[in-house]
Amino acid sequence: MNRPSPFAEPVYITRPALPPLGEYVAELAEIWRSGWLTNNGAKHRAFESELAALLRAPHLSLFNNGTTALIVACRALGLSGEVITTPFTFPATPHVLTWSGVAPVFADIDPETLTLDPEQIEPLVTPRTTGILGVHVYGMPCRVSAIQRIADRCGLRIIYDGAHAFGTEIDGAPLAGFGDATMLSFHATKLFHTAEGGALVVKDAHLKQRVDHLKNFGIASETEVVMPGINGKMSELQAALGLVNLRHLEAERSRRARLAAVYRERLGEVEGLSCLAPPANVRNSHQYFVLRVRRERRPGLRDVLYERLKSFNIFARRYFYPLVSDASCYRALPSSGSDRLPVARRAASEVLALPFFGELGIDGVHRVCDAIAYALEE
Ligand code: T4K
Repeated sequence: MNRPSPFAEPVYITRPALPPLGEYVAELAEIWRSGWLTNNGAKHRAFESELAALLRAPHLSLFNNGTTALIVACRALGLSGEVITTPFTFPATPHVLTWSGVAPVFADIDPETLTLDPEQIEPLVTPRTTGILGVHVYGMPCRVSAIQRIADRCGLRIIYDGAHAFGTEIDGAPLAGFGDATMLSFHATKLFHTAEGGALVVKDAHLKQRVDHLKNFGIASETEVVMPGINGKMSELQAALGLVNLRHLEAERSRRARLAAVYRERLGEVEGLSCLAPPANVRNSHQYFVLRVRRERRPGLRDVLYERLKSFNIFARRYFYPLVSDASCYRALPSSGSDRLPVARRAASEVLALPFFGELGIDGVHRVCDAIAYALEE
């Protein structure tokens, strides 16, 4: 085939979906008039209740980002000692444990879903274990029922990092309803965003009260500080962006669904490639479109492809390579040893997240696929 022409401008893995500026300006005008910029203002209250209704998560608290939400979850649930987690994730996941004075213990992942493998969890439980921190990676749900059974048997708490799982459902049930707490990230690179931001969904009103105290310095009233909290508050500017972006969410989700279908059609049948997708009973978050470049075709092919795509001005990402368990701050942990975590190591060497955002358009997807086809032929 002839060499496809490169994109004129760099194409990144994502480009934040932005609403018509006028809609946001109208929200800002109200904030300007009110003189209220943060600390549970009108936009915050409106956004929190709209989101809670949309996600069918009545006990939802907004945060300045997803990482703070996870740190507060660890504190609210009283995690200590050791927590079992996945190495196939963004560094924030084990970092929140470390910041909470809890030792991460890495368990291997399931070869299909790339989420924590329940079979690998129980052998790692010790008298010091207090919880499990699973990640619904790429919006692929963890095996929530199996993990719940282990937690019940061993008396552990469960936190889910749902940074990629906005609006994901299993058999019509909201994913954020499983476990003791679920974090959502509204970072600029997410399907739904507030530039920076996040939320924590918990089981009941009592726990939400605790979370709300913890994210606001532990302040219960003008004269009462009831616990040592931190500052995890979302501002009015972020909440207003969230309110506007909610109006455009379904349109972006549909655009991404169409792009995913084209990617699958073009790449799904290519020898040695597979496209990751959640099972049929799961509502796809359409956060990422991830290709798996199988080692059987040729070891190291994923990295060759990743580099070659750059010559077409395409900047794919190897989420999540290298494994965070191999980072200098974690590699000495017994659970990180080079003879451990074989499934995660393999996945980390095979995954490639492709450009995936509505504005890319179907033509853009075809051009990315042409570049992939050309690079593989080379
Ligand atoms: N848990 C998991 C599993 C996560 O994936 C994350 C975050 C967290 C926890 C923590 O949640 P937060 O505290 O962030 O709410 C990005 C994001 O910064 C990070 O939020 C996200 N995961 C992670 C998977 O991706 P980087 O270091 O890859 O970002 P960066 O700056 O390289 O951006 C990626 C591409 O996006 C760029 O090449 C261009 C494009 N981009 C980026 C930004 C920021 C834009 O077009 N516009 C932008 O404003 O981490």
